[in-house]
Amino acid sequence: MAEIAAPFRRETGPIAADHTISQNWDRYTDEEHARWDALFERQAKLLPGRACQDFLHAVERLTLSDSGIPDLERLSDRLERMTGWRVVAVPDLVPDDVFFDHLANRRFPAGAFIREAHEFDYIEEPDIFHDVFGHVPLLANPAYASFMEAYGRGGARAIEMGALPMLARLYWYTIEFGLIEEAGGFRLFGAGIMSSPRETRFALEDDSPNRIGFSLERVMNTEYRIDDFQQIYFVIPDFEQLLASTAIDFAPIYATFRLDNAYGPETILASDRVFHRGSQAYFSGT
Ligand code: HBI
Ligand code: FE
Repeated sequence: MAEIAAPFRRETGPIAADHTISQNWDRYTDEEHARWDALFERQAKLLPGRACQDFLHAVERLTLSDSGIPDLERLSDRLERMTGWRVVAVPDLVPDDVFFDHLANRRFPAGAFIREAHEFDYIEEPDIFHDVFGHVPLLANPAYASFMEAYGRGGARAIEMGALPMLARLYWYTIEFGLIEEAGGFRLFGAGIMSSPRETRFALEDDSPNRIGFSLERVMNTEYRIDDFQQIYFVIPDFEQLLASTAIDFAPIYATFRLDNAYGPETILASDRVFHRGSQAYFSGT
């Protein structure tokens, strides 16, 4: 395919049929590497005592901070020895079916570009800091690694059944914004939280959001917001049980599909295991 540069954040070189590109690690500027280091340092200060143990250990084991932006080939060689996962570079969001196919084959697609200085605190598209710092560490955990593969395998079927929004909610409330119970209390594991310094504090410490025990069906029927902090966070007991939840057939849940009348993110149900009933004060602007 011809070289397409214009709509992308960074010059990509040729784009393969599976939407992967060469990372072109040599072409990051010193300033871009320094931006990674600054983002890394900021989160490294906040995450001990907040991120789950497996995440913190994996950041060390994968050496995500030795030379600025990680070289995805070298990072993949380390990760592949642990769980068989590799990280591949993509220019931007890839189509759903392509995304699922990568995950089903234990390849995590990571945006190759890094956010600009003025986007330091908030960026909508997945850049390399979100994708690699946020998502990659837990792929070193065998149960989490298998959950991510199972999610990818489930994708094609969800598309066929017109139930993609339900499957996407599962991703959102676990992989992106999930909390986990540890001996010392609740900890973070969602990548969307790990790469956001403000949400790092908000998700665990703010009085506003609800914190509810994870249930597959509940999550699949709950709307989410993409433009602000979450109004509800779901707490899993451990990664083995998250993986076990994917062993059941999703089709009966898809049959209860409620796209227009799913639960709002502020809703608490009588059947919920409520850990924290949020004030929602942040969201009502009071
Ligand atoms: N592409 N690069 C990239 N990263 C994502 O997280 C992503 C994607 N394409 C589709 C997608 N996510 C979601 O629509 C699915 O999880 C449903
Ligand atoms: Fe993400």
